[in-house]
Amino acid sequence: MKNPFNKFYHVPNSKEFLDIAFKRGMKSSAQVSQNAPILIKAKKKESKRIKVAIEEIIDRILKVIKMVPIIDDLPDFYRELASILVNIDELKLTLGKINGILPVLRKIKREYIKKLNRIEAPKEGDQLRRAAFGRISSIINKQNKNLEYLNKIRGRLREIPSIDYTMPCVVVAGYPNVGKSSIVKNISTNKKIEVKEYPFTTKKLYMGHLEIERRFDKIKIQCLDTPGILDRPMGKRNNIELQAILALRLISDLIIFVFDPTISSGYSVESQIELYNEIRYNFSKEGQIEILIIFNKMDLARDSEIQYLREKVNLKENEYYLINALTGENLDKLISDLKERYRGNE
Ligand SMILES: Nc1nc2c(ncn2[C@@H]2O[C@H](COP(=O)(O)OP(=O)(O)OP(=O)(O)O)[C@@H](O)[C@H]2O)c(=O)[nH]1
Ligand SMILES: [Mg+2]
Repeated sequence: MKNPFNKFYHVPNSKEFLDIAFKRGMKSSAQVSQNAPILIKAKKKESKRIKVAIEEIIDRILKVIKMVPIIDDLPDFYRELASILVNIDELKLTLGKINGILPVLRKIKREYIKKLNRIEAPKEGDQLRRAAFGRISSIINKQNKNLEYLNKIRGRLREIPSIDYTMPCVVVAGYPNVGKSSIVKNISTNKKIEVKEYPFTTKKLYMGHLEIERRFDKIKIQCLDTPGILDRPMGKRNNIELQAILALRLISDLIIFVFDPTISSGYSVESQIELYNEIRYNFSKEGQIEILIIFNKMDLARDSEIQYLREKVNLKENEYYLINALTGENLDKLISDLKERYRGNE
């Protein structure tokens, strides 16, 4: 399913709203016969201007409201991720407030068209239209904060990756700075993934794809890069870590857990093992979801470090991949195992 927020386009601020609406209003021309008295012409002209301006604003506001999907109706993953990224109550409240000005605008339209019908001199028409535009401006300007808020959160929501629920999804997880992004970048088509020498480089979920050629078709395995997670109580985890937890909980078909056996990530092996155990107990769905284990940074790791980790996690020789994510050394084995796993019954 495509990210449900991908149609959440730019939200104009109050000035943009008003500029467009008033411009449209002023450009509109009422259908009046050339020979009609000036007073009638003025009435019709100004009524039309007000009508067009207000309807333009109402239309655009409705469009903004419709761009935002109904959060409660979304699949669990998108709904929960949205609620990590933004305050959903605030979002609903904001949409409600913006929606609330629609009846007010409709009332102004009726009110001023009625007043225009009763004018006795053409210049009163001009004054009434100015007064109506003034009221509209003050109503829309009061919404500027809300419009800007929508535009701000839109950026975060649009960055949610699209998940294809019909294709397998491999979630790559582990401590910060252990090389998760380097691995996903190396094995997938997503070359935009950022790799840096400091922890918490990855602050949100990034999807990469690994293409598998089968006899008659091609399939794409989804490979999700996640932010690093620290070994600490769930309640203490921040919104960056919680995105990784959410992916493990809701969309993983297979987990790749990445260890850094060296001290170069800045985190102890013991903490990494604690996290591994937590993930194993909580997210492997009683063994239904397998965990592949990677020992990364083989170029830096000493034999003693590798042996230590192996013993602590209780792994046999063929139960982990010892790789170098930067050069791709030994990654071909992981890739071919993944392909094997998903090639299935062709
Ligand atoms: N020497 C060596 N460095 C590596 C290897 N894999 C990753 N690195 C380095 O380790 C650092 C962290 O790599 P990332 O791929 O950003 O690690 P990450 O786990 O995604 O980190 P966060 O996004 O912060 O959680 C970078 O400086 C990488 O260049 C490796 O196999 N060998
Ligand atoms: Mg990363």
